[in-house]
Amino acid sequence: MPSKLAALNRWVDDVAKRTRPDHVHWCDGSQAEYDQLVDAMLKTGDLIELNQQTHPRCYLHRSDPQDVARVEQLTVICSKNKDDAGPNNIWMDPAEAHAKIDALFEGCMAGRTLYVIPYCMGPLGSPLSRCGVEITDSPYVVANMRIMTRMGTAAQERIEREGTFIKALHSIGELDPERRWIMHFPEELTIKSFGSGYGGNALLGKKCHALRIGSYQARIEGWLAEHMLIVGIENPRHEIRYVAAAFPSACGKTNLSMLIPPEGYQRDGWKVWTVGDDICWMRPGKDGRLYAINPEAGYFGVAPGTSKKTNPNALAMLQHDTIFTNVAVTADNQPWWEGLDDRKPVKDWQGRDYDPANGPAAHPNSRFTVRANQCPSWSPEAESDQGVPIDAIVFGGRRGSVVPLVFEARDWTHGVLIGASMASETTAAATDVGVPIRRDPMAMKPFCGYNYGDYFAHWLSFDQPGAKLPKVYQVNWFRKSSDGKFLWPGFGDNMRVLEWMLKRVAGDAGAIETPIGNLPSADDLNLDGLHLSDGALDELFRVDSAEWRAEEAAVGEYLASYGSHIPDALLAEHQRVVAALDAETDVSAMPRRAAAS
Ligand code: GTP
Ligand code: SPV
Ligand code: MN
Repeated sequence: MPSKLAALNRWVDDVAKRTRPDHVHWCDGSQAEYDQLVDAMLKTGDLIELNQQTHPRCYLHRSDPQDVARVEQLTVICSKNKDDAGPNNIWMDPAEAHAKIDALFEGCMAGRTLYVIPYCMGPLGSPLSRCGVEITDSPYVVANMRIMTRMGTAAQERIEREGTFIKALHSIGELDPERRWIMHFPEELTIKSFGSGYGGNALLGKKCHALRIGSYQARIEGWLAEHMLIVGIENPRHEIRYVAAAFPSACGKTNLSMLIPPEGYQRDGWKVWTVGDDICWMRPGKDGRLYAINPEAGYFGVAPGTSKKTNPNALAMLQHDTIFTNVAVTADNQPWWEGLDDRKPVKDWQGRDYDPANGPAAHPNSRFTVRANQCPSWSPEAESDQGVPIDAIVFGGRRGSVVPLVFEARDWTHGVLIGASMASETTAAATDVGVPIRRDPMAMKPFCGYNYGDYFAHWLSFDQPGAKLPKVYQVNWFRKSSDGKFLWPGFGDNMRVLEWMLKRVAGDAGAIETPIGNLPSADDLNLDGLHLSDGALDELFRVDSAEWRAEEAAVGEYLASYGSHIPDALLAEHQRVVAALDAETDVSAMPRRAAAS
């Protein structure tokens, strides 16, 4: 049903004129509409039915083998001035970009249906939420958007009330990697994506809107759009404190957001509440605290590694009403991936008979799409219009060496430096990144829609009189021993690290000051019931001054690459850390944590 908003109708008409679909369908977001789409996709083979006894209403989608992850080399920011996109982005002149991609859209929907998807990122009534309309020719995208966002009539009504929306145009085209672009026009609040049907390339409410365009809007409007999970930790006194954590893609956000605390914690009454697993929008409230919403309504999570042991909450939510993408299947047609259990798959992610010689059975970036409230730890606060107050912000990457399990920033400015200094090993979530490890400030390298230098300045600007800002931490679940094994068990045991942070917030725990930040002291981490290998604890907390001087030198070079956009306060903070490290003449003088007895 066309809209009451003339600007929306006009845009849909213009797109239809260019793309020439056989039909135009305005999505209402109903269950009946979803069911019809699923039926149609089962007929075309876009979806494959999984075992309906074990997994009711679960389906499998197999992507084109050349279309299985985000494509950062083809993702561009088209601001008027190149400098506004910054060296962190690939820039294209807006006029040139429009011309290039509009040529691809010409007639591309012939023989297809054009779907109009009005969507709202965030609770429908929240002042923090923002709306958009995605036009797509992919029913798979429509089905995923229905799970991932508040989509349909209610969102359209909000758009008609507000009169504005993000224009998000998508076509799968021919799924030809040579004819593929993911383009963002922040100043025009417009996204154009062609030639991919995959996740972050195609579900335009997610990374394209909620992060790239979102971060641009957030800077202008005084809030933050971040690649962060949001989790509530309830202590035995039933107080819930909320933590937001930024890890790069495939580095543990979904897992941390729904962790199950170790047994001892459960006995004592600790509980975990999942508000969000990937994206966080926050803004200062009247009381000076930062309030956060999860703009999404579902999880598009990494399948491999998800098991009863690592993430029982995820496994429970994936038993019904889930779309799986690029996983393998067992003989009785159940979804399967590496790390799930010891059953043997019979078909791999491409539908071939499983042969280990072809590599993993499930694609390393295979995913599930599921409604957020199917998670047993789902927090009703995810529907709260004002959001949840954040007490701690956590930055973390995959670092096999150098970075200790956890440390705390001295203050906000130091916290911003820690975020800006992040680096991480690259993962299967994006193709062709080309380096084994890269700088990934705030886990936003692929997602910040403007110049990182300006972005760091925006972060610093929250430190104002009256602000009650969260404490900031760095974590590293991925430090390895000399024989290449993870030193820390991770997953549920990460609760031990979160507890220390929240005790620090409450003023109940100690720490040792070092040049890089504050580390937990010997008695501050609860290690009850944990069995670490000999020397693991020492290694997990080892801060080697030579390694850290090299690290900070690399950070200095990186910051310098942003030239005059880098705020002086950040450079001064970096200088302070470098000087403190230089003053440590004796490596052995660096505080080290003694192994717990
Ligand atoms: P995106 O959805 O791409 O943004 O990823 P994410 O940050 O949500 O990562 P996710 O939680 O899906 O984890 C990615 C991979 O890391 C999975 O294979 C997990 O099993 C693994 N992982 C998550 N947490 C831990 C941890 O604490 N320790 C170890 N060793 N691996 C982990
Ligand atoms: C990520 O890559 O960070 C994801 C998956 O969360 S995608 O939707 O492809 O961005
Ligand atoms: Mn992500």
